[in-house]
Amino acid sequence: MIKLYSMPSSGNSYKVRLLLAQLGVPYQHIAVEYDRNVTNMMTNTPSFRDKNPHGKVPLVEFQDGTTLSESNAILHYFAEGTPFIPTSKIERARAYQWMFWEQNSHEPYVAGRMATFNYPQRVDMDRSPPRMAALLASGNHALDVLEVQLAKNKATTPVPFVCGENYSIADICLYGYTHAAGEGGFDVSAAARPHIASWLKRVASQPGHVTIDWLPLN
Ligand SMILES: N[C@@H](CCC(=O)N[C@@H](CS)C(=O)NCC(=O)O)C(=O)O
Repeated sequence: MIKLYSMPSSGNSYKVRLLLAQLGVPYQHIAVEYDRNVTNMMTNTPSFRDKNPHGKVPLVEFQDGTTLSESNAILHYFAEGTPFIPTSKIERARAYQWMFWEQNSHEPYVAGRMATFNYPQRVDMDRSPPRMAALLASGNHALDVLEVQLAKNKATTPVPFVCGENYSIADICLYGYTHAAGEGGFDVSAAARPHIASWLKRVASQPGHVTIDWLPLN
């Protein structure tokens, strides 16, 4: 059986758990969570580093021992040949576009600020006022970009998703941290960002949706 090393509290790991749940793919879940002594993490052990030299989860280990890391690459792998990835070349490239953007311009700020509140044991994190303000400004900018994209799509389709009218891995990818952005001090309420707020509800009502705290029974 496939093994998934994932962090229950992490949006990057949640993306993969969400897609696998929606696809009905069985797997063994191996939880890797920040504990009080973050230097003791499984991700720092030689056997884990052998599987992923970057020392991060999510990580998939296939039955033959090969591994795949990076949440968005994992989404692409499992989505191939399913309705979760667009079939036309341009639409598929747009899914890549939004998923690269998520890692470059959204996750570092939105997830980065959430992490400063959610992991007090991470004493290595810079929580100085200038950095917190910079994370807030850049995260708000990213959320504004997403709001504009969803508003633009609304002009062409009544129930817009990130890449147009179809729910795809680009939505799963961006949902990972956006749905909980409030934990980082960002406002994704209907009053502040109405297109994001209605998209979040739409994503959460997709068949087979699971919440971040859902884990498979091993
Ligand atoms: N770009 C990577 C980021 C992975 C990442 O930062 N994972 C964090 C949790 S969100 C992690 O493994 N932290 C444990 C550690 O650094 O030891 C992805 O999308 O998978």
